[in-house]
Amino acid sequence: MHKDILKVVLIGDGGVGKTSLRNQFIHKRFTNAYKATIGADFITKEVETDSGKKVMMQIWDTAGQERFQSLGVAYYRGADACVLVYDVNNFLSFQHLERWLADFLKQSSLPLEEARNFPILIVGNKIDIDDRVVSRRQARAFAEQHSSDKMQIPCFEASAKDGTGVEKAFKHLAMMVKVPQLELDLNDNNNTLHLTQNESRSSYKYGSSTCC
Ligand code: G3D
Ligand code: MG
Repeated sequence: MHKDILKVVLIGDGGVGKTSLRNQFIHKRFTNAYKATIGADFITKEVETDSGKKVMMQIWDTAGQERFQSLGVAYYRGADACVLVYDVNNFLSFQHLERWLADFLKQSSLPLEEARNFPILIVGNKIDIDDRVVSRRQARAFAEQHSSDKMQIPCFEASAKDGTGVEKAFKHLAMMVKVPQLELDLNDNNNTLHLTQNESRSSYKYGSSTCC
């Protein structure tokens, strides 16, 4: 079975809910008891969009490196899509999106034209908490400012706690990616993988598929 593999990186301040969003999306579960993993890791999940397009999403999560304000080249390398996450109850986390986006574009070394077309999605998390300080309008203005004529940045709001908006955001991202970068034969029972930060995606890609 041929599927597209999409490397998705979650980016944003520590504490905004990146790990929780991924857990909610993958496991439909919210828990406060996370164990820190060593290095970055990814989990792969098949996503079917409303139009029937199937995409294997390899969703990367940090292990807390965001406190150093940069996630490093290994995390960003080969990303096909990027999710910028902020907490709607924390204005600073929203302001920092500017810096996270700049860091991503710098570290991923995308050629200018690719950077302009790169699929980016913004998620304002924790809408279950009644203490909002970032409005939808502010988020849309930021997205508009960083959109290009070829790639509009969509804004979503979500709660990783109760699940609101989570699947919708990831499904939308799957739809945004137009060109499959890779086709792989994957066994159905082998679709959950973990990598440490030091292992590059390319070694996984070529090592386990066409190889060279
Ligand atoms: P991070 O991976 O971006 O650093 P985490 O963020 O997913 O670790 O979440 C940080 C804290 O916010 C966690 O609480 C987590 O339970 C909480 N959280 C994440 N998403 C939501 C949400 O949508 N709603 C609410 N109410 N809380 C959320 P602790 O207490 O473990 O620090
Ligand atoms: Mg985390």
